[in-house]
Amino acid sequence: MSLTIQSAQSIFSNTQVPSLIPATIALFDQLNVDDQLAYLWYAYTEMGKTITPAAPGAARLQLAESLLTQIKLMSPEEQTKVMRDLASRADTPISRSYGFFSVNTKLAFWYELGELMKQGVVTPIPVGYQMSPGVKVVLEATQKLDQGQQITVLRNTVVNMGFDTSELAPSSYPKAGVEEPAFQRTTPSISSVKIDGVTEPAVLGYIEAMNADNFDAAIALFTADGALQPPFQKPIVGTAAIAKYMREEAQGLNMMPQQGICEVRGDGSKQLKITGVVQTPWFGVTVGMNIAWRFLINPEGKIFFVAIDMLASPQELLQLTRV
Ligand code: 45D
Repeated sequence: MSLTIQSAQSIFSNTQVPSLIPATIALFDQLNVDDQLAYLWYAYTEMGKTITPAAPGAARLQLAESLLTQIKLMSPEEQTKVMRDLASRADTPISRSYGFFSVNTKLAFWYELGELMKQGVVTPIPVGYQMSPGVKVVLEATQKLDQGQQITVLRNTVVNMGFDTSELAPSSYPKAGVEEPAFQRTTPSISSVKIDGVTEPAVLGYIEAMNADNFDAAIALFTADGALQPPFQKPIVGTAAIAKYMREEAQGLNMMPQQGICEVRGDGSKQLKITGVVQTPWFGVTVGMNIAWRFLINPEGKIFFVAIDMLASPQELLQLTRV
């Protein structure tokens, strides 16, 4: 019997608990554009009292520089219009360029705008803005999340901004084929991996390779038709697509799996669920995200499928009951 991605997606499905992250983003999506911008400003400055992202490196900022320079030279009204266009995904030249940015370049762009707002060079909130009650509702929902969930909400709202370029031919700006700049690791990568209850070589090898940003080694552990499903996303299928994704979005992560279970299936394949903590290079050791990996390993020991899920609460780190 051959494995299918659809059936792989449902392994350990009984341990899935609805996450507050999409619920919070759904509330955010209902706000009007000015309220969305105000929400992000308040949420980000409030969060900044306890955690702040690391400054993006010069190479990453350079990818966003042309847009940032244009915005700096604008009047406050024009700056507000650019931000409204981004938040409403309008089809404008700036919103299109932004739409072609990688996730980390989008974050770097907003990081720098945030700095410029603090310096008073860019206007944070539209002149004469009046907050609607909905903003308070979303801010209160955000306060109930843990820090890992809060930064995921911010990340996902930023990723969704800009004109949707997925149906367009690749842009010439930023230059096609430009390498994603590397994240500098501030702590030595974790090299020897031990997971309570798990000895599966493909899984241990995966974590070890990812912690060293050795994506070629990680990819070599997958079947050619294998898939990786990031949190709240559809599976990314095939080793070429997974490799591209990893180079863009999985750099500099610290993966600290803690415990797991492994079940052998009738056809000799294995399903594993592992829980643990992941740190993003944006926040380093200050924010831990509680996550689960659900692996389906084929009878030859290759990864056919891995899903990464954000856990709803730390209690779920211990929810490893058998199906
Ligand atoms: O609009 O095994 C202002 C995979 C004002 C790979 C602002 C993974 C207005 C495989 C405040 C300026 C990657 C899937 C905006 C594992 C305004 C694998 C700015 C998982 C927008 C484990 C806002 C990895 C700003 C995970 C600057 C789970 C916001 C990684 C900045 C998760 C927000 C990483 C930042 C996360 C958020 C990173 C920097 C959640 C970063 C979040």
